[in-house]
Amino acid sequence: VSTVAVSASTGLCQGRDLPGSNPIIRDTFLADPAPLVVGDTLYLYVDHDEARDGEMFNMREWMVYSTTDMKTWKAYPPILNIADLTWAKKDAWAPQAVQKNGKFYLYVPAEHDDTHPGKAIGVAVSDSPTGPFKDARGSALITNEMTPKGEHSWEDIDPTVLTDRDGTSWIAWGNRQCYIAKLKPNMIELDGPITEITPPHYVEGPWLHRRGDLYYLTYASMDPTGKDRNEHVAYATAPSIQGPWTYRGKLTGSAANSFTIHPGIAEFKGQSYLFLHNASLTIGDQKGALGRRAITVEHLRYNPDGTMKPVIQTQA
Ligand code: FUB
Repeated sequence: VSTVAVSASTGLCQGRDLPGSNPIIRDTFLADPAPLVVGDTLYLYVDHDEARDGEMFNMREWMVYSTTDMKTWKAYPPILNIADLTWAKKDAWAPQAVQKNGKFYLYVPAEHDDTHPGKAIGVAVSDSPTGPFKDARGSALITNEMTPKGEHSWEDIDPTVLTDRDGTSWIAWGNRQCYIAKLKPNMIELDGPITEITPPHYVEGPWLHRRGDLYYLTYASMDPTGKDRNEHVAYATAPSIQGPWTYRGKLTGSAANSFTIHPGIAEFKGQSYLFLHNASLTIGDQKGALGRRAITVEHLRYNPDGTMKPVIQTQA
């Protein structure tokens, strides 16, 4: 029998009936979880945090883990490295993989070389969800000068891709601004203009999903008063992928000690899950930090009107 604890003071819903405990993978620092369900397996795409003391981030490769029971996680060799992208210099940041055309497409942000300074988003392809992935274009899909505002050099990060029921795939992304564009059926070119859909208090880490006829844009957000500098997760909903988006408020509390937080949502074997990261893991003498994060997972529950019940990120 599963039990759900609801805090009287916050009304937040705690996922204590989960089979495993957080963080879910304890031998490697990982961040920015992006789940993908294929048949009876959930694949979790992540980036690999390797920051040494004094470094903010040190991320060179993307990894995948899989589970069939949400308890045990299988590791694989790294699926893509910065060195595999001829146009990229560094910063293997938040990925997402999707399945289409009988293939798997991995969308990744990275620091572009000096021909297009700033962060950019590329796409790699594989016949298998566990890779290895190969750069699908030999060039970035989205570069800093393509986005309308281009206010800072790390604007073009955190890709999320949703294939709608009519088969059209959309990519959204961005830091401080959230952009969206249609993808061509080949999944490796944009199809039409880039438009801005930035919801209130948006910071980064968008995740697009659809449930019934409602579209969700879930993202890392920050307290507009500036009192809390840690990110939390908030979301907006819309009746169409093209909006209008309605802000629905906070989904989680603020990241305890990782400053960043990053949502990834999946429906798996009849349950909905919200993947996040925090800095609660210690490995040997390496304590969790902004650049040494760990993946957590909680149940995600919906109200009858489609809004999502607030979630507490549980520990251990
Ligand atoms: O992991 C590097 C960056 O930190 C990601 O791109 C953001 O979403 C934040 O998690």
